[in-house]
Amino acid sequence: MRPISRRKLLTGGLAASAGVASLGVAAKLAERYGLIPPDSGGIYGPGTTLTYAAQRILTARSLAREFPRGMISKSPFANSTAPPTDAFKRLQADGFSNWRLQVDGMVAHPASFSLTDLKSLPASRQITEVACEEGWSYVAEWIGAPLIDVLRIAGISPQARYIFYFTTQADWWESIDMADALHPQTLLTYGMNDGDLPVAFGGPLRMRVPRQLGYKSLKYLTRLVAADSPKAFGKGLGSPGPEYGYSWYAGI
Ligand SMILES: Nc1nc2c(c(=O)[nH]1)N[C@H]1C(S)=C(S)[C@@H](COP(=O)(O)O)O[C@H]1N2
Ligand SMILES: [Mo]
Repeated sequence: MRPISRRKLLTGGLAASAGVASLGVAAKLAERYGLIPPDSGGIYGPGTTLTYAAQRILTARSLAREFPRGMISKSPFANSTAPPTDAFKRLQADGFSNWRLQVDGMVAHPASFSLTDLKSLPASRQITEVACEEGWSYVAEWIGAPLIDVLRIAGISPQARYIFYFTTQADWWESIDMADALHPQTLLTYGMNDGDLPVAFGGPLRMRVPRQLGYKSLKYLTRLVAADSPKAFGKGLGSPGPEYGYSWYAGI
C-alpha cells in the first residue's frame, strides 16, 4: 500500500475543514443524523451546529465529572431566589405537599407527580458542579429521581426528540434532546447535600443536567412536555436563551 504523503493528508484535512467551515458537507451530515440543534439559524447557527453535532457524535454517552465528598462547596452560591408569588408561598407553607410535576406531550400516560411520588422512585445521588456561563461554579451533592425513570413511567414515545421543561417563572423554560433526557446523570432533583433541596437552590424540584452549563439546570420545575419538534414552543429555538445569544446546547 502506498503511504499517504504528509502533503496529501494536510490538503485532505484542509479540504475537510473548508467544507465544514462553509457547512456544506457538515450541515448535510448533521441533518442526515438528526444533529441540527433548534437554534441552528442566525449568526451563531454554524458554530452551535458544529459543537452540537461533534459532541453528540464523540461524547453522546460520556459522564459529567463527579467529585469526592470532600470537594462539596462549603458555601455554594444561589444565583436567584424563589419567585415570591403568593401561589408559591402557599405551596411552601404546606411543605410543598400540593406541589405537582405535570408530565405530558408525547407520552402514553400523561401524569402528575407529587414529591412523595418522586421520592418513592429509586433515588440517585451525584456530586457534580453547577457551572454558570458567567464564570463561577460550585460543587454539591444532588439527590433525585433520574428523569429517564419518570419518562418511562409516563410511557415516553419513541418519536419524542426533546423534553421541554417549565418552571414557576414564565421566562425560564428549556429543552434537552433525548441523549441528555435519557442520560443517567440527568436528575429531577429534590435533595441537596443530604437535606431537602432548599428553595434558594430551586426547591422543591430542580432539573440537573450536569453535562451542560448551569442555565440548563432549571429551578422550581412545574411541567415536562415530550415533543418531536421545537416549533410549538416560544420562537421555536428550543429555549429563550438563543434569542439573546446563548446557545441552546451548552455542553461542557
Ligand atoms: N427557574 C430558574 N432556574 C434557573 C435560573 C433562574 O433564574 N430561574 N438561573 C439559571 C442559571 S443562569 C444558573 S447558572 C443556575 C444557577 O444555579 P444556583 O442558583 O443554584 O446557583 O441556575 C439556573 N436555573
Ligand atoms: Mo448562569
